[in-house]
Amino acid sequence: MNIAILGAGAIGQLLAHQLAKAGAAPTLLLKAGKPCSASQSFGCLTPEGESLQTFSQCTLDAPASAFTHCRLLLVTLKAYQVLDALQALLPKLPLGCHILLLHNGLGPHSKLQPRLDGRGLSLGTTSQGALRLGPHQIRHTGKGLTQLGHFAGPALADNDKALLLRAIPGSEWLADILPALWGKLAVNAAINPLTALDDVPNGRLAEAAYQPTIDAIIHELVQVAAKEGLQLQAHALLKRVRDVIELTADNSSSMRQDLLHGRPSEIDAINGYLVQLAQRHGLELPINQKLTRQIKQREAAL
Ligand code: KPL
Repeated sequence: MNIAILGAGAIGQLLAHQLAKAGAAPTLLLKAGKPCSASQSFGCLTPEGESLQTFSQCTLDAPASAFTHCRLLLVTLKAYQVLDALQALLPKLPLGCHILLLHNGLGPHSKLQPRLDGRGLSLGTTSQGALRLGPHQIRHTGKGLTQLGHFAGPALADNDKALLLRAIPGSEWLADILPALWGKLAVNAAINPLTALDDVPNGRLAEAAYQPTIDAIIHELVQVAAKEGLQLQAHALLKRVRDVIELTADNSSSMRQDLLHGRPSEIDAINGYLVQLAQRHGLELPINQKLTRQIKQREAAL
């Protein structure tokens, strides 16, 4: 195992297919105790047809010896699963293993940083679309930008950086990843809770009635970002939110889907993350607080 992917959902499988096409042999890491064969065929449907790849599989409770050669770990879990899963895995990962987190929202990165023991940490965000059709089959539903960048500890080795950029179409490596992650956070903070609470597709947020709330979400985000030392422009973020609403008009946001399927949402890493940061700075974010509370009420009622 040289490259492992923790989180075999739609995006994890998509990245596995893309890495395999670029010549790598990623291993999929599954939940502890999950029965799995050592290798498994996975399908990826695209408009051009289905491509089949065989990936090695292994569970999180495999002995440390299984991870001896792991030099890159891509984490494609939901934000709220990241810390628990890595807590179990970190003691088994070589100190030279670089970790790349790819999830909606922010927050796990700063809690993970003090536990890295000198390992490198990169962060990323992807707008590629993928849908899980079954345990071993996905549909690649949309092309999109993938932004990656260094966050802490030793830098990712040049050959692995080059591999990721070659493997993932539309990917770029940024010298400063945090502004890009805040840009995506703005999109998720505006679109996800509103579509989940009103049970509407993303496109409905183009209606005039939603604009004051979207405006307020983004202005509050800009305020807290400034306290964190990031100067973001509200008008640019609002334009980006409007563009995503238009481009993904028929999509059902991930938070809407989470609630519809009775799963926990990523609210703590999105609007809840903003509220938590704001509290540290003595700021009030009334709209983000209200949305966080409402989504948590929905989750509790599931
Ligand atoms: O990332 C998304 C999500 O649903 O989590 C957006 C961009 C809002 C697309 O639906």
